[in-house]
Amino acid sequence: MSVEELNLLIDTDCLNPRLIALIKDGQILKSQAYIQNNHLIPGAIRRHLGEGVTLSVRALHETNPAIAAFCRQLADELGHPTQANCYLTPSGHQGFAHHWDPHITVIIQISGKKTWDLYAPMIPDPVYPQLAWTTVGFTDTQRQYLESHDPDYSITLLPGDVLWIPRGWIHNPYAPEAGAEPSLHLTIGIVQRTFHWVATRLLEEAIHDPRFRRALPPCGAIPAPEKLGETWELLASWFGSLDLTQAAADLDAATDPDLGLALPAARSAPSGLVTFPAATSLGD
Ligand SMILES: O=C(O)CCC(=O)C(=O)O
Repeated sequence: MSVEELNLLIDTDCLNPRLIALIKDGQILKSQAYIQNNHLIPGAIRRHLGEGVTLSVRALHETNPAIAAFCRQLADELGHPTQANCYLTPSGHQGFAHHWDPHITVIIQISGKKTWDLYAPMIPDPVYPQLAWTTVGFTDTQRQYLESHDPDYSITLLPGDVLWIPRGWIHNPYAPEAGAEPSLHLTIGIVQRTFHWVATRLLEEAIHDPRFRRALPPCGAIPAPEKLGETWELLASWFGSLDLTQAAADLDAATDPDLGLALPAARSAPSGLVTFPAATSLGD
């Protein structure tokens, strides 16, 4: 993906409108600003870029053959699903402001410059359900902290530079130097599965056991402490009776959070966090 390639797609209105986002100063533009009747409004993206808006092109691991091959190879080597987006930001402007991602991001600067102010995580190792910033943003206290503290790191990337941002690190990226060439970078997302992911999926299966569907006594929304103890005993008994080999195979075949991601090829021999300990019994 080069600036020339992207410029051609922009100027011929050949970008898929469902796979782009336009962002300025931390706000995502409403799609009506560039889509009409499900089609791009001719010339709209170029006009918005002229006003300092950042263009993000999503899911390049599904639409760009070279990036798709790269993401698949990376997924195979790391054992984690991957995805790719790119961001074109006019110089002197900013797309997304402070935020964090619930996956590792690897930033590859293609052209121009981008400065990344980085802050240590407020939630260590966050997972997808905690991605509250997209809906409610940071709390006032968190925002005040970010606005009144220097970043832990401030790094300016030049073409060819690569920055690895661990899951949860807060980043505030901007293209410095008004008047210079626009910044283009590729972001590879590396989606790690977690013990929470395994636990959540296992517990979803408990719905098939009628014991979990019994009603609690009508004594208020919060079960009495002894009911929590009973829940714990039920969980332990249910875990103990699970066919762990089958559960591991089902987990390995689970696709829901991976939809649209480049998956590691060796799904039948998962590595790292994906592995479920088939030989371990969790209860008698
Ligand atoms: O440059 C931007 O506007 C946002 C980039 C970003 O957050 C990312 O690449 O993960």
